[in-house]
Amino acid sequence: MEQLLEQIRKQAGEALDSCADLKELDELRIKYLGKKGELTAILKQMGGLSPEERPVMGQRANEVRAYIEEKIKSRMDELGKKALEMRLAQETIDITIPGRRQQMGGLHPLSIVTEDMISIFQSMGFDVVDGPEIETDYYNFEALNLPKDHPARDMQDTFYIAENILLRSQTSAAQVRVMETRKPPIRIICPGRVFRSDEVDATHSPVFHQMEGLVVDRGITMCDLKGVLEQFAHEVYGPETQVRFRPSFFPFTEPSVEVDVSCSACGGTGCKVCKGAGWIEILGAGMVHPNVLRCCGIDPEVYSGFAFGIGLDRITTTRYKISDIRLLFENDVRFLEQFQ
Ligand code: 2NL
Repeated sequence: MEQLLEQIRKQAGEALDSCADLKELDELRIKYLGKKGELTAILKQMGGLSPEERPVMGQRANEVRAYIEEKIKSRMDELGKKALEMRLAQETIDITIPGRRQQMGGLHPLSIVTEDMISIFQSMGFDVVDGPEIETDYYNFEALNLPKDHPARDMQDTFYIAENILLRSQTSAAQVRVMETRKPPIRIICPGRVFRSDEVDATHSPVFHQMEGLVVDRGITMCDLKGVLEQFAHEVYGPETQVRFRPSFFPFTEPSVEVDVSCSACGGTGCKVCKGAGWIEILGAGMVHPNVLRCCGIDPEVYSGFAFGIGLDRITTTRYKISDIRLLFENDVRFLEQFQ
């Protein structure tokens, strides 16, 4: 038996020395130390030995077991280290390889213009407000001094969803809601999408963008309107730009004006951009009609205000010399890329 134990020790030692990986090592552990392993088989035969031999052989067998266990442990460390080294060698990163370029998105030209304008008005103390695109007849027309039979309220131009529900044709409705709920002083702008049943062409779209503004307080006059809109025009088109106010008409303002700036392409002498006029119209405005204030629960004897509406699509197409409004809505990446 002693010889047998010595043989197992020797064989196991050699096998462990030459084993190449952790899997093989585990197989050897089972082969020698496992429940059905060689050493276990010998220990089972201990019963057949004489009482004198038994403790001697038992001790011998334990020594062999300890030897094999120790050897497995040290081989495990070695092979583990080797495996790690191999993995590290394979996983090295070549830091000289150029990185992959990431496609960067950019803002839509309409968003650039809208954000610029928002920050101009914010610097003059205006708050930005928002409202629903689906509106009631009351907020879109009635409260703005456009009663049901008013000629400016052409059914054919407005998208009706139901009898009194429509897609807003101007962002005024959102401002009416603010007048109803907030006390003056009110100083707000409202940028957003608006809808009109227009035939599509280079200058018309059934969806377009508008920014309206509203100021209501004690003692607001036409001078405030002129000051704010002149300041706005100079910030957008440069301080040397001339601004002119022409009388006009809107049902919700009285008096009403339209505002032109001198053509930046020709400096006012007349060219293709301004169609020979030397002036370009940028917005409509006026003093809020007393009926509108009254409708919102604001006393027109105490308060007055001015309001304005700017078409954002046209400001965008003129600023970037975009020849067709449809380009703003098609989202062709080749077009959009040019504004990054
Ligand atoms: C234009 C003209 C305008 C307004 C919009 C307005 C809003 C309220 C009360 C009174 Cl809540 N008026 N908005 C006033 C004058 C003109 O827009 O040509 N827009 C593109």
